[in-house]
Amino acid sequence: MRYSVGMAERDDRRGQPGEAVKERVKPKTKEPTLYSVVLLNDDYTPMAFVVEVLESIFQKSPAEAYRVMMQVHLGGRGVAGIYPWEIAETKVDLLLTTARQAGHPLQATIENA
Ligand code: TYC
Repeated sequence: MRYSVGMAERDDRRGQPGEAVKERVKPKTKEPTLYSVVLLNDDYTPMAFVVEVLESIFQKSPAEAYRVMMQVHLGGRGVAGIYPWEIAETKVDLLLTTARQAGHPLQATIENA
């Protein structure tokens, strides 16, 4: 008597004698190096503009944007966000372009996180 069988009989290519089994030693993906986008204080950029860009470019909540802005205002610098290099660079480009278009001297740097 022969019973019908599924995939196992038709497609069992595993475990043939002499077949090498490659085990992954290292994980295939690695975490990207992260960088901080740091906002710098100045005497001219309006507080409301800094809060706006923290919300629109760095996805901060209104409360968090206000907190970071005040940290920069009082302490001279503050972290707007932490990203892989290309994202940090793109956000700084957009930040500086937006600030210059609005006539503000706002500055930012990228540092190792
Ligand atoms: N110091 C500015 C003012 O008094 C406000 C300000 C905050 C400017 C943060 C830049 O990154 C900055 N209007």
